[in-house]
Amino acid sequence: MFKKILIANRGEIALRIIRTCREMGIKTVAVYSVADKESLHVRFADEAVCIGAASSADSYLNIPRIIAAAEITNADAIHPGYGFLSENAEFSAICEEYGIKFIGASADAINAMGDKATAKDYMKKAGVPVVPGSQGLLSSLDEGIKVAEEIGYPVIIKATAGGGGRGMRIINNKETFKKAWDDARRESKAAFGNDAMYLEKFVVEPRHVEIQVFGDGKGGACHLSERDCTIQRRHQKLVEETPSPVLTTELRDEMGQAALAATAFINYEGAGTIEFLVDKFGKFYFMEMNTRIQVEHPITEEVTGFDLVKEQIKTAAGIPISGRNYYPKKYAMECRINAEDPAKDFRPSPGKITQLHVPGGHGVRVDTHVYAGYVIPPFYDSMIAKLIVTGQSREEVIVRMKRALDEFVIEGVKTTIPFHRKLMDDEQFNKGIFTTKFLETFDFSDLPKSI
Ligand code: MV4
Repeated sequence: MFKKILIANRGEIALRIIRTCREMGIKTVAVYSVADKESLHVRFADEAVCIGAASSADSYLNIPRIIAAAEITNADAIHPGYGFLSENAEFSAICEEYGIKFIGASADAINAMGDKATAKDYMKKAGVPVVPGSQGLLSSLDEGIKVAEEIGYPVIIKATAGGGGRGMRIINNKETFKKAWDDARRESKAAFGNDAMYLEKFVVEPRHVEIQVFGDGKGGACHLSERDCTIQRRHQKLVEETPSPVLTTELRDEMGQAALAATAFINYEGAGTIEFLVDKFGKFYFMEMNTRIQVEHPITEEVTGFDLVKEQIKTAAGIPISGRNYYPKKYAMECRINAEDPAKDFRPSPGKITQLHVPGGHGVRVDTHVYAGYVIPPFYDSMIAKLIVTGQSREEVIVRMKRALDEFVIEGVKTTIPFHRKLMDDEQFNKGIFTTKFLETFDFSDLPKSI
């Protein structure tokens, strides 16, 4: 087992990883930017190294400095968390070169899944259902129009270098094809330095359901069932739950088997997530694979009993999770608490937390790095806490979530708490019937005042 792990991240996920390391008897090294000097991950780690200025590029994305920090502290592994360098193939490869175990995917897996057309091609070969569309990349505008005529509008064009909603355009007819094509390519070129596109039939009003997988790197894999992440705004997830209100036992098994085939086919090692679109007929299609631990992993932990970070570390050390699959016996839901003003288009609201009361009690877990007096820096993402609630039924979880949200006091900055409180009272949400378009028609203007 590793003796010392460097955590190349910040915020709640850095703390989350430190906690598991503590329980496993593994020493930890925090790295931090100048802006994070007063952060809890710095205080809770056994050692801490300042790696640069506030901007991510100078600190949490600075590969040479992170490797240097690992070398001087003699860390034998690096956990990248999510975001930052977690899906950076070059970083994974450099860790390998320096004899530091990267607790994440191999450079090959990151490259294969990071190029979305390549990922789709692998999935097709693995027998995983994919959305009908172009065979690989489109070579020209004319080919795009031709494929669209064949499969029928609406279609969606996607940047192969994109993902998470970036570099995509929905096209409803031939007349608007050229403009969408030009816009999407220009946008992708600017964002990724790559404007290669592929095309798919547009699946109307789907749900986003993802399967948690673990691979042993030798073709062995197991899954830990699904998370439903349909409640999103501009591709930012706000609420996740498991089990999904729309999966039957049969569909869960089918999607689980597809996810396993995907994981095994690429000899994937470690924790991964296979994202699917589920349409209103209960048909599912591969969307993307995430080669990292995800923000929403705690809901899977709560319903399966696994510590997923512990399983990641064990897998990286050559002790893979047992071969069987796990099905939820309970219900869990996560609300992302962001320092953003939901009444003002979710505008970031950094600053000092003047008062803080964190909810607790039966079935309530809060993963956070904030404390009263903490100053949220403006340089990083605005998620400041994850409120995770567990119960015996979806109804019980929603009641408990409302109770926990009512208890939560964060003063000094605006947060997404009022939005979550309104959502928990929404009729459609309570019925479990909604699609990825749900928040497009949600009224964010009259949010409940805290009690
Ligand atoms: C789609 C789609 C409909 N049809 N692909 C959004 C993020 C990226 N992973 C792919 N996305 C989508 N791909 C086809 N063929 C709809 C979306 C989509 C979406 C997916 C999941 C959650 C929210 C979404 C919001 C808008 C569009």
